[in-house]
Amino acid sequence: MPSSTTITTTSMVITPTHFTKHHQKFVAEAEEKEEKEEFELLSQECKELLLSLPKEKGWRTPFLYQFEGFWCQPKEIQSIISFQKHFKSKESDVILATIPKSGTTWLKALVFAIINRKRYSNTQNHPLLTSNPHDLVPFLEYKLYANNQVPELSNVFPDDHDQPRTFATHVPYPSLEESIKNSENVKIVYLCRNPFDTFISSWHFINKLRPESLPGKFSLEDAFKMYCNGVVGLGPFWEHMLGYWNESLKRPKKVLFLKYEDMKEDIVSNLKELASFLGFPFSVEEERENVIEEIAKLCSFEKLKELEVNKSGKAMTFSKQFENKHLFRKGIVGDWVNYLNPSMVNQLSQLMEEKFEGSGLSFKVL
Ligand code: PAP
Repeated sequence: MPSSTTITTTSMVITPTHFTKHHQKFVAEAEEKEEKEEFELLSQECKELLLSLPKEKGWRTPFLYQFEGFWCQPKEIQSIISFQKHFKSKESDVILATIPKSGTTWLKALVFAIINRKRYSNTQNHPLLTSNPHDLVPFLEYKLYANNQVPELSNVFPDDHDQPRTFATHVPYPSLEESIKNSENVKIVYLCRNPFDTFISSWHFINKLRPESLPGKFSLEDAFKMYCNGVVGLGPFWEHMLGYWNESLKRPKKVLFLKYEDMKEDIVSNLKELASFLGFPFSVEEERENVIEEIAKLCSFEKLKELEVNKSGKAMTFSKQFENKHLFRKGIVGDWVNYLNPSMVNQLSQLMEEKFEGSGLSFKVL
């Protein structure tokens, strides 16, 4: 609104200052109401903990809280605590880790297809054709340990004697449950995506999911500032990435670090590496029969996006319904060029240079 604009109503004249104050009050009240509703669902232990944590304005919840060094939604903190307390790994477990919007859905589909390829060699009735990848590889914090529940894992994985249990998580490396980190055999696959695209993907996603009770579209500029300050779900993004990156350098047999852009460029080599790492290498015969290419095709963005389950299906995250179609937007490298101005590009490039300096971690961004 131009600064000279005034709005006249029958009872009073509203100046821009009035408007801003009214708007701020409205926003504050809406946020407070939303936060209260969030709080009511939490355990007493978690409520008390939250009171002691630093908090910042959130993306899809009124606030994010800094828990063990990372910015989390209140419900995430509750489930991370439950996961840390109750989960015990088995030596054959596989954990798929990502920061949100890095290609989690894709990684889940690929790993499920690799591990189960003997069982579902007939692509006509493959579970990926009728189930969203998130229903085949459950999240530890959004599904299994969500809402303060402790799952009976033998019911979730009835075939775990001859199949690895495969879990997914956005939890940063230091906050993983101890037996996962301590075991030499539990395998972790981390999929990383360049921060430019991860940011744009997150911003789109949040604007689709932001509750209507939180007023206003979440502007690109506000989101960008928060992202660069590290205040984004499970961020700072550089800490999340470096946690897994450094561990993959120290223990390459335990942590495989993949990049979204490399997979887009050469899916076959990446699938070979992934399958060998998981202990399910492709045989020469399978390679000859194009099994790798078939898996790549089945899990491709183009294929998954057009499936009915991913167009109109719904899933539950915590206790809210979620439309699968929001997981499939463009699925390309470099879409950020359509959104970020030169000054933003400079700022994020410099931040990445500073944070990743000396680590050996770098990104292709186009
Ligand atoms: P999550 O962390 O909430 O589970 P995640 O799957 O990591 O989401 O991220 C979604 C992104 O992966 C979307 O990127 P975009 O916004 O830039 O388009 C989505 O399009 C992309 N994506 C989903 N499935 C695939 C796939 N099979 N291949 C490549 N990219 C994919």
